[in-house]
Amino acid sequence: MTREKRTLLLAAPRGFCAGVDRAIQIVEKALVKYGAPVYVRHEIVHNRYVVENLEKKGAVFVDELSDVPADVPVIFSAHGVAKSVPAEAEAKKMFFIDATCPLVSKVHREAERHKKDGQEIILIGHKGHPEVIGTMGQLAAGEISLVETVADAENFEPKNIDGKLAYLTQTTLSVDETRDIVATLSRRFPSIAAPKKEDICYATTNRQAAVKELASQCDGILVIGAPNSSNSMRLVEVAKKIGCQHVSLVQRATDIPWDNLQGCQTIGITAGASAPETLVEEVTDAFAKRYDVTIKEVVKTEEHVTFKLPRELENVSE
Ligand code: 2E4
Ligand code: SF4
Repeated sequence: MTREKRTLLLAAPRGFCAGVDRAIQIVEKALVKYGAPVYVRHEIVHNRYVVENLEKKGAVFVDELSDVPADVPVIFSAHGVAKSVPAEAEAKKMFFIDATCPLVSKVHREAERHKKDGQEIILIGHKGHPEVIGTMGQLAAGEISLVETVADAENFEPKNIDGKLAYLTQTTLSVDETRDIVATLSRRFPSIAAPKKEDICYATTNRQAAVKELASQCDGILVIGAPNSSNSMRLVEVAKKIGCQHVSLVQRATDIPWDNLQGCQTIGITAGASAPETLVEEVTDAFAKRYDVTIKEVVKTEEHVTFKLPRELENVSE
């Protein structure tokens, strides 16, 4: 029996970024150096498969420091934490390692610098996301105002009408939507200070550019990632905006919406920054079981970014 043909186009870059790779390595190496259990505050990255694999190796994921027993190491997730978190850990004499992505830490330092320079700060981001909680928590409550939409930017009222203003952003926002929000703020406050180098990180920018390139060539797009993963959800939105007919977020192959993809000959596949390549393979294997597949990679950019590990884990081999 001849099988129907399907073409799978894999976006490049896709999947793990340097910050995620570093954060997972921190947990793995901490398990080797200190032994299980190692506690992790919040999902180290927003991916169940990654979290469950680390749990099998002895990591324990908790929501708050108060859930961590005495005398075990605790790691802070890649998304960053408010200043109150390391402060609480120090007060309790806990041993902690910070797996915050260096590009999130950079935004934290910008917040402090603006405060020192007497600038009123706007953070463009999504309310309730751990990175936003962490960035806003670099300064005292009420110091940073959150702007989520163009409408928020239109309605924002500075506390001090003659004061200096600056904005920061979450690292995983939609490049296009953020441009519109920034344009609104700049129109209303022409002297607003922008980040020296944009806060939306290289990995977010590159994955959105790559999925745009795919979307114009595909009838359907699958984004591998979790619903609580900001950068993955932005990939879904970007693909939909380009006008791709069927765009779905799938956590694993079991989520593939076969019925919706029935009429799609060319299917694009990408993965959020927290989704491992194993899950991309799981998805392409599931297609290969049903169809006669041709797989091609569509390379938009190459990435060569790596981040150093914290000093205490540098020489630990897994
Ligand atoms: C830290 C910063 O922020 P998001 O929800 O996209 O996190 P996720 O864990 O999905 O991706 C890794 C990450 C971590 C991205 N930016
Ligand atoms: Fe860091 Fe960007 Fe990856 Fe987030 S998506 S962990 S900011 S490199």
